[in-house]
Amino acid sequence: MVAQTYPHAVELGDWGGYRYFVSKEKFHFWDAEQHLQSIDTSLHLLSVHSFVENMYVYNKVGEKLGMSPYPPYYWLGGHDENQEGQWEWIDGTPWDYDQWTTDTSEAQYGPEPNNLDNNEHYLMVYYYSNGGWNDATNNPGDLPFHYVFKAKIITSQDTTNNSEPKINYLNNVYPTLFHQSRGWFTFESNWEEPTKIIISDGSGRVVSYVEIQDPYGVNEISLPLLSAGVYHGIALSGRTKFRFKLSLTN
Ligand code: 2F8
Ligand code: CA
Repeated sequence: MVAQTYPHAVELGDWGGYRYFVSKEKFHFWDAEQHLQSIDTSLHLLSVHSFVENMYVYNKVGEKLGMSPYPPYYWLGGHDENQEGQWEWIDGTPWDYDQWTTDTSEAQYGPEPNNLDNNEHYLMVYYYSNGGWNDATNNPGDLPFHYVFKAKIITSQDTTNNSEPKINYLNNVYPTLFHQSRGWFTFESNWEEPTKIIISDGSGRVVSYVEIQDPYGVNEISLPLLSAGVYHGIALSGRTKFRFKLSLTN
């Protein structure tokens, strides 16, 4: 199991090879997408493609966030902003499933999507108590909502020592990165000074930062949930610098 999390979000659980999350904070629709993108550009507001997936998320959000003081209204990544009635997912997946609330006894102005005042272009859930969807407004004065997203579960992570072995050898420094899996890697050195470990993604953005007070011997370091790809790490211990590479696959 991946022992990883996004600190800004509450974990909902794993389904279909993905880990689902709901944001702790609330946002307007496009601010929600922007917020998520600022954390990880591979992530988008959730698209939903089946009844089972929709009800899984709906039930989990209710369970995790509760009903007080309001039901846990949340955005999915659907909108018909570009053309009225043409719903699309921000993540680019096909619009192959919907679960609009069509029960007119539930929806006073139903069935959904009703595009009230020609101003409802954004998909939200929990307006109805059956997991059914509602199109809502996204005006500046509206209440903000939580948002849901998913991240592919990483099932294997390989570490490769690819740098400066001679320098490390001459200095009698032996940082070794062992093979590790699922959010952890093991780091071994004979360094006695506090060590900083910095891991960056391909665009140079820092995705993990740890400070180890006693690096001598074996240290286990946890990683945040990362998308597949190659990451670059630097271990800094006093004046010693060691570079390494993490190659993560889904
Ligand atoms: O009765 C359904 C209707 O209820 C509200 O409007 C009165 C919702 N408005 C918002 O959530 C902003 C409508 O979207 C919903 O269709
Ligand atoms: Ca509506």
